[in-house]
Amino acid sequence: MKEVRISRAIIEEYNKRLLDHLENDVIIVGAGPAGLTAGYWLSKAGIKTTIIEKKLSVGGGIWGGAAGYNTIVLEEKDFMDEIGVATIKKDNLYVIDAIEFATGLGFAAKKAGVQIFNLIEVEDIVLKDEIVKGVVVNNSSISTLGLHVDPFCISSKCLIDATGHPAGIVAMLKKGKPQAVPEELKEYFMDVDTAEAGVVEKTSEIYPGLYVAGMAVCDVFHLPRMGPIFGGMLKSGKKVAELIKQKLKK
Ligand code: 48H
Repeated sequence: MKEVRISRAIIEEYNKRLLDHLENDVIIVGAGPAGLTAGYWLSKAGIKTTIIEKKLSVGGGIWGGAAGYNTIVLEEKDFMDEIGVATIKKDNLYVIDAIEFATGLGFAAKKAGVQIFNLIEVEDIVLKDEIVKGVVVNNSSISTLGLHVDPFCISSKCLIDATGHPAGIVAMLKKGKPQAVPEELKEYFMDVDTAEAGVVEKTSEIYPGLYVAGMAVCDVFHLPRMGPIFGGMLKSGKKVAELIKQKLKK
């Protein structure tokens, strides 16, 4: 029956991808601008990378632009040129259609080789010998409904918290190990000038095996927020990819 052949094709292919990605070099939690950019550069370097996204769509906070005006601003356009997303120059800034940005970045990351699993929520981390070694995941609808259903696990050599505000994966570590992240996870007031540079500077491995990128960095290091300018997110994603490339080389 054709109906069953269609179902079999989907189930077999999905299971194959899932089994192929139970063990990873890198897991990125969150398919926002930082996570997708990190996934793009890591995959381009041939590093086996999986992104876990709890929502249906990738793009995180890109889609709505500023207050629903679906337009994003950057100060540099080199990465947009790299992935083929159009920019308009305005007042020394580059303006980008949020829909083209979200879909273009998602497509570029996918084409670079990253595996993305949407509708899966990370609910905990795997910690062994004081090193973060993977994530505990569940189907998002199970998590949302709060059903009593056990999760499964996916392993990583490096895990990136790219969950945006309020740094969901770091919060999981902090719950069991309050001394690992002694301060409250909280971003600071808006200040574009310091925020964009700060988020890139502080993108780092904050615990063995666990990196922070994107807006999550602001929560961990109390950095100011920057509103709908996304250069810091893209540079943070690229920086975390560079740090991990160096670490995996060793
Ligand atoms: C699976 C999860 C989980 C989980 C969350 O919010 P994002 O777009 O994050 P960034 O850091 O790439 O970009 C931040 C940017 O969008 C932004 O908000 C800016 C620049 N704000 C400035 C300001 O001043 O406000 O994406 C995070 C993604 C989302 O898609 C979530 O659904 C996903 O992570 N996510 N996925 N398991 N536990 N938690």
